[in-house]
Amino acid sequence: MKKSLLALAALGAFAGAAHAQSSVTLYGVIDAGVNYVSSVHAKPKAKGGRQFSLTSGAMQGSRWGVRGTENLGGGLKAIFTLENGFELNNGRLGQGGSEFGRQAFVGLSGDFGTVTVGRQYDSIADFVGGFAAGSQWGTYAAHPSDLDNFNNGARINNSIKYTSPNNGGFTYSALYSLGGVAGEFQKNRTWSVGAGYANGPLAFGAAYLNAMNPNLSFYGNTSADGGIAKSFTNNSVLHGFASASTLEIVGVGGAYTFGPATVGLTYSNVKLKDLNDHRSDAAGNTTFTGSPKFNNGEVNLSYQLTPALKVGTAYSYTESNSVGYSGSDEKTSKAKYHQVNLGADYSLSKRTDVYALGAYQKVCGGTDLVTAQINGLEPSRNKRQAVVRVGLRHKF
Ligand SMILES: *[C@@H]1O[C@H](CO)[C@@H](O)[C@H](O)[C@H]1NC(C)=O
Ligand SMILES: *[C@@H]1O[C@H](CO)[C@@H](O)[C@H](O)[C@H]1NC(C)=O
Ligand SMILES: *[C@@H]1O[C@H](CO)[C@@H](O)[C@H](O)[C@H]1NC(C)=O
Ligand SMILES: *[C@@H]1O[C@H](CO)[C@@H](O)[C@H](O)[C@H]1NC(C)=O
Ligand SMILES: *[C@@H]1O[C@H](CO)[C@@H](O)[C@H](O)[C@H]1NC(C)=O
Ligand SMILES: *[C@@H]1O[C@H](CO)[C@@H](O)[C@H](O)[C@H]1NC(C)=O
Ligand SMILES: CC(=O)N[C@H]1CO[C@H](CO)[C@@H](O)[C@@H]1O
Repeated sequence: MKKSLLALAALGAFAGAAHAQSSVTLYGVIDAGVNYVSSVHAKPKAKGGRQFSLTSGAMQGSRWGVRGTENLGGGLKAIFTLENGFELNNGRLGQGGSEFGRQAFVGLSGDFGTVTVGRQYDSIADFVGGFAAGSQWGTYAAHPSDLDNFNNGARINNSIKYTSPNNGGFTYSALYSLGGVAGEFQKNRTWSVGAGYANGPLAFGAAYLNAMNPNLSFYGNTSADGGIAKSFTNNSVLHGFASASTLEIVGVGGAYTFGPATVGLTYSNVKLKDLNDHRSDAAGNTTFTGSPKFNNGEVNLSYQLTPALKVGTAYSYTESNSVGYSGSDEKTSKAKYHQVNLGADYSLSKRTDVYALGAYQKVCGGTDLVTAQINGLEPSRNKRQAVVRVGLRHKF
């Protein structure tokens, strides 16, 4: 009796001490570099459409954030993350101007797993995106227009997420977004589920996402996010698909590490269902109907040459089915995208590195309006586009 009372007292004292254990961490990434792009639509034809520019955040989006935990005792913790995205060159907010546009969530974590609420990444980003070249080499290595969200381009507002504990390398999670419209439960609703396994040299994952009214719920109503709504010269890949009633993404991926080399493989299938967009303008009548689908496959290889130098390459292939597009030049817009990425990353210290990136994309098929467009860049004048970038990244 005395013993257990003592034990209880000790436990109480421990719990009290644990209560005090809380931490808040400030962190961030600053990424700046110089780009050469072979062809962009907006540039004069006379100069071949070439562009030199200074841009922020290609390898990793520039950001700062605070992350905290508070030990509540009994294995229970309160956690939060607030993460801001910004453009280094002009100080502007990223993600369409939201203060914490990258991530903002609070939750509880314990033996049962983790439950968080806020603006968060979906299951595709959590379980599959990490196997694609974009996770290592950034936005230009992502699939065309990041259509499968492997590069985390879209975040989910108003979402509740459950993530299971890690059980022998296996984890799963589910996310549900309420859409944020009172009394309109279905509109803007987004949900996703995913699972993954990582143990030793082998890792793999699979996930599914379903978003209603994706133009608003997934791509967002901002000039930066709403690009799919505008024109072929804003988004050559997804233009015309804003009227889709539902977006569905299936993604699977895996990686295997042997010695200094890692090989990754990913596959995605993206469907934008039931387009219903009829326009009439000076150029004539244009109609987008049907349910466009995209299949994408990627293989990537990275190699740690020396402790400070990592190099990598990746190839991705994307194929769209024939989209019910009819306009002044009536053709189907069935297109195939081939893309090759190269990267080299040299660490000057644990926190600072210099890097070089290259990407080349070629589009076969599609109407004349469907031009090449490496993710994160403006569309090309034609069916080819190349980018070369040299950059500096600092993490804190
Ligand atoms: C959907 O989301 C957008 C952007 O977040 C919002 O403006 C809109 O009111 C929401 N509701 C509906 C019904 O579209
Ligand atoms: C999320 O909410 C922000 C702030 O209201 C809004 O600008 C953005 O468009 C929303 N994003 C999506 C995908 O709904
Ligand atoms: C989208 O944004 C525009 C301009 O900011 C605004 O006029 C419009 O009402 C918004 N639409 C929705 C559905 O939120
Ligand atoms: C979209 O394209 C139009 C020209 O078609 C251009 O004026 C505008 O700046 C572009 N917007 C963005 C966000 O790129
Ligand atoms: C998609 O969203 C954009 C930006 O809010 C809006 O201008 C456009 O009308 C929407 N398109 C459709 C087809 O809903
Ligand atoms: C567009 O369609 C309308 C009927 O829907 C028709 O009256 C008009 O002539 C068409 N315009 C062109 C340029 O084809
Ligand atoms: C070259 C390249 O991007 N390699 C990536 C392939 O995928 C793995 C993850 O599975 C990354 O770690 C590599 O960087």
